[in-house]
Amino acid sequence: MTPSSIVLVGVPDSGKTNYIGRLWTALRARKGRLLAPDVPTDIEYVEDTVAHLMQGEFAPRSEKMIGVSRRDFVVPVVRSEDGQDGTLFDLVVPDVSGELWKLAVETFEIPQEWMDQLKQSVGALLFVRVLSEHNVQPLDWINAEKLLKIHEPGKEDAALPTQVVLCELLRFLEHTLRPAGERTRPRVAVVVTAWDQLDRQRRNAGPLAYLQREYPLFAGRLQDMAKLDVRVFGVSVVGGDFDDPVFKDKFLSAGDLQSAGYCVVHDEKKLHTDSDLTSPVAWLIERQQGG
Ligand SMILES: Nc1nc2c(ncn2[C@@H]2O[C@H](COP(=O)(O)OP(=O)(O)O)[C@@H](O)[C@H]2O)c(=O)[nH]1
Ligand SMILES: [Mg+2]
Repeated sequence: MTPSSIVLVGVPDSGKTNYIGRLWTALRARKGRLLAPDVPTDIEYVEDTVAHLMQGEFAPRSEKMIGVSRRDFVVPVVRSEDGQDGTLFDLVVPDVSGELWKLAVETFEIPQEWMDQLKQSVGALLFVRVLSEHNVQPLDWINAEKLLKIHEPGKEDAALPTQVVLCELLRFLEHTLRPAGERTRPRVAVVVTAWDQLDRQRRNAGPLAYLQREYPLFAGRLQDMAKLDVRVFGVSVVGGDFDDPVFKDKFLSAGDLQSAGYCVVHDEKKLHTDSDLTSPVAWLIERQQGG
C-alpha cells in the first residue's frame, strides 16, 4: 500500500528549507512525537541545511542549491507511539523552491502532477514567514495611484498581496485535500515561521492574533473553514536569529541544535510552547476521532 501523504506548501522565502532541516534533526533524535523510519532520497538537501544551522547560519535559498529546486522532496514519518512499523506517512515537498506555488497563484494553474499529489494528501502544512521582505502588503490608495502612474497599465502587474496569495493557497487545499476517514476533515497546519522575530507582546498574543493583525482577510478565512480542520502554529527553528551576534554566540557555545528552537500553539484558550519541532506535522496525522 502506498503511504498517505501530507504536503508542504509555501511561497519562496517562507521558511520551508530551514524548517525541514530542523525537523530532520528532530526525527533523527527520536525524542519527539514522530520518527523517520527511512532516510529521505535526497538526504544531501537536509544534511546541507542541518550543516548550515550547526554553523550558526540559516540555509541559503534553495534555488542556489543545485538539483533540488524543482523536484519533490519526501520525508517518510511515523508516529513514535506506533514505533518503527507504524503507519507510514510521506511528508512531500513538491518543488522545494516554492516558485510553483507563486506561479500557481499568479496564473490560477497548477501542473496536473501536483494537482494529483494534492488529491492524494490528507493534510498540509502552509508556511508564512514573519517579516519576510517578500511579504507584500495590500496597496493603499495613495501607493496604488503612484504605482499606476509609474507602471503603464497592462505592462507589469504589481505583486499580489501576501494575504491574497495565502487565501488562494488555502482555496487550492480546500478543493483538493482528501479526508482521511468518513467523519474527518483534512487538516491544515498553518506554520508562521521565524516566530522569534516578533517582540514579546506579539509573541504572547500567539500566532492566530499575529495573522489577524497582519493578514486579516486570510485569518478570517481560516476561522471560517467548513471543509478543513485548521490549526495555527508559530515556529522558531533555533529559538532566535543568527543575525543577532549575541544569540549566535550563545547558540554556538551551547553547540546543541537539538535543544534549540520551539513551536507555539493555542490549545484550549492557552498558548503552549513546545520544544518538539515535529508537533505541527504530528498534529496533521494524529488519530482523528471517528476516523
Ligand atoms: N529568525 C529566524 N529566521 C528564519 C527562521 N526560519 C527561516 N528564517 C529566515 O527566513 C529565510 C528564508 O527561509 P528558507 O527556509 O530558505 O525559506 P524557503 O525559501 O521557503 O525554503 C532564511 O534565510 C532566514 O533568514 C527562524 O526560525 N528564525
Ligand atoms: Mg527553500
